[in-house]
Amino acid sequence: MTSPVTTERHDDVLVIISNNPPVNALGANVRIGLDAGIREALADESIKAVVIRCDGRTFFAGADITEFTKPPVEPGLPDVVNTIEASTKPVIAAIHGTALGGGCEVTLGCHYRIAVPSAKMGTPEVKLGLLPGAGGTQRLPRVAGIEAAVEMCATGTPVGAKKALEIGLIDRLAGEDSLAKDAIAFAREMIAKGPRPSRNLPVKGDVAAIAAFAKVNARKFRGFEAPAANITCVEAATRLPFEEGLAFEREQFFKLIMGVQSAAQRHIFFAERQAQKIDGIAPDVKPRTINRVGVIGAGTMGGGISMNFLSAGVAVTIVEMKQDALDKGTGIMRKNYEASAAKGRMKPEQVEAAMGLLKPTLALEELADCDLIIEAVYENMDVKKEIFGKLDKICKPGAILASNTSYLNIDEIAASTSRPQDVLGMHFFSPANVMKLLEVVRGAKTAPDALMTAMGLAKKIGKVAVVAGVCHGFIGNRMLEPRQMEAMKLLMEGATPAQVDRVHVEFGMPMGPFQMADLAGVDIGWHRDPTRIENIRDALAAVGRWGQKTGKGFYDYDEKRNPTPSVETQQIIDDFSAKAGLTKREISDQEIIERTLYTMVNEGARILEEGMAQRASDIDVVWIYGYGWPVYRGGPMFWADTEGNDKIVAGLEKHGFAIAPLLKRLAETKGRFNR
Ligand code: 3H9
Repeated sequence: MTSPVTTERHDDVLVIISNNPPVNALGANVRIGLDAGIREALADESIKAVVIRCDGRTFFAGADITEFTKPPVEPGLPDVVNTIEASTKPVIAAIHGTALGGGCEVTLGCHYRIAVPSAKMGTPEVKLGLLPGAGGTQRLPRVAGIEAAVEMCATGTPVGAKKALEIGLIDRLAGEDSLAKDAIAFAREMIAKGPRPSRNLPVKGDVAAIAAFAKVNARKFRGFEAPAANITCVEAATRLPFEEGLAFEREQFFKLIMGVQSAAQRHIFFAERQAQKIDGIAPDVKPRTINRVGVIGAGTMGGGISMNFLSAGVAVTIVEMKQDALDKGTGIMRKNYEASAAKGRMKPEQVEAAMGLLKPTLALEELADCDLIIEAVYENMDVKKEIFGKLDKICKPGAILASNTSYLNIDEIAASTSRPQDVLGMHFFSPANVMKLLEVVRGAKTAPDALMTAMGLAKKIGKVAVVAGVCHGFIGNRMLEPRQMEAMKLLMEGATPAQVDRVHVEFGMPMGPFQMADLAGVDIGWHRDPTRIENIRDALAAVGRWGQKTGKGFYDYDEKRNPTPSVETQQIIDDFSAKAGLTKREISDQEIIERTLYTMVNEGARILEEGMAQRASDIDVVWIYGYGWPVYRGGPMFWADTEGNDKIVAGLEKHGFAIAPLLKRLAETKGRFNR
């Protein structure tokens, strides 16, 4: 097998070059090649310095994550980094693209670092439930200082080259297009200075920064194991001799890599990328060109959807029925952008550039030049059909007609046009300019290139898109339904809103079902007839308990929106319970899990079986990015696999639920949704 690593001699400098597409992951062959390259340099007396660089789009983006579940192959990355550091000839890392994880650790093994201005360096292992396991937690505090080290390791956020220069993580900036040449020149300069092993440097900075950082971020890290392990390792660097620190880091790394959380987070890393792949699309299918997007409806949803495109530099025509609604909608969009600018997330000129791409109008006919039109009006099939019928007459041939419906039948909507092949669903999640998830709904007649275009566009606007089939609520909302239903029944049987919510929050959700209802509005979907009271929600809505916006819902709220259990709500629940002839009983936390979360898995199994999701990992992606399912539990289907599907089935059967055949099969064969 040819090595992905080659060497090039430039008089007295040996350049070691890795070319391992797509991201130069440090797989076994690369590690063997790096090790051999250093040995070659040491064995040759005429070589005085070494440069390590990569071909292709990036410097090493880290260890090869696919190797983590395979038997180890020598030399391991920590050994390779040690070998580089031990070189008696100066070794220079020449960085472009992203030096991440093990890639960043390779640069720390090198004695000097030079990078192009666009390069980024980081230790994102924490996002995979890990820590830098090749000496990163011990070398970073010595090279870049404690403060930067703890921040980089525990958050995984990379730093740009300019910042890296400021904190001493790199020594010099190269020209954007002259890295190879500049690195060799830099290497020659460093010959006189000789090697500068990171392990010999004193740890820089104030140890107190570690505790301060941990305190400020405690909430953000709730439930996660890896951030604390990263923090502990950086702290160890401040008190242990280097070798002992390395041993401590190794021990912590192995603990994490054997754990469920890291397996879950690595699963999501690949799941997110897998979700972009569409089954049954021929390799020669090409996406359509999208220069202008039309959005119908300038309400919260339409405005949020439009902002995604404007921010990505795509022109948008937004249509409303009345001038005041149009002005209000576009005004809110501007205000949102200005708020981002005030927080330093955008420059004022970027606000103007985005708003400059927006064309507000009252005339549907103005959508004639749009390549994609997204309808975001309220959920009513007749209204949607009427709009799509009109679009069919107005829009140019080949334009994609999308609906942002959360529940309705895309095939029925498509049938109101003469071009069902151009119709699909693009279900954004609220707030649409913030939430990462997009369900792209594939109708029975949706053309492959239309689907591919929507998926590609999603990536362009920074969304994680998942293909869903046509069914009530698609993937996410369909699974939400049994959860919400059971949560309500649990109240009638004796649980309180606070108990159900606590169980969900302790599980790792950002909030429980009743906190969510209060935030979204208890009146959503209410028929607005105070005399018609069919369930607890109707009763709450009828007495003005609409949630946070009216200061009361399932909970009472103070002026700072702090919730407290409500006597009135409890009375309403008790009345309903009595009317239904139920005797209240003690409900265990485990029962809440079984009835609200196991039921979701059951529905997920049905969705898979019916082909409404392409794969189990797509369902996991939907729940992580659309509903805040804790990433360290890997999404509902991955979680079911780790719980054991036999346990899930037993839990469901206890409460008399019908079991989805796929779930039953997996339970019987000890199988998994995710392989
Ligand atoms: C580590 O380093 C541990 C060490 O500390 C300790 C060791 C002892 N391995 O994201 P993209 C694949 S842990 C294997 O679409 P982009 C990816 O799956 C690692 N494969 O590109 C995809 O495959 P496919 C720490 C990897 O341009 C393809 O490459 N490092 C790896 O949007 C393209 O990826 C990280 O966590 C990998 N390390 O973004 C960095 N990385 O085409 C992880 C990518 O089959 N990587 N692939 O779907 C990234 O963040 C992004 O890939 C990157 C490029 C920013 C580099």
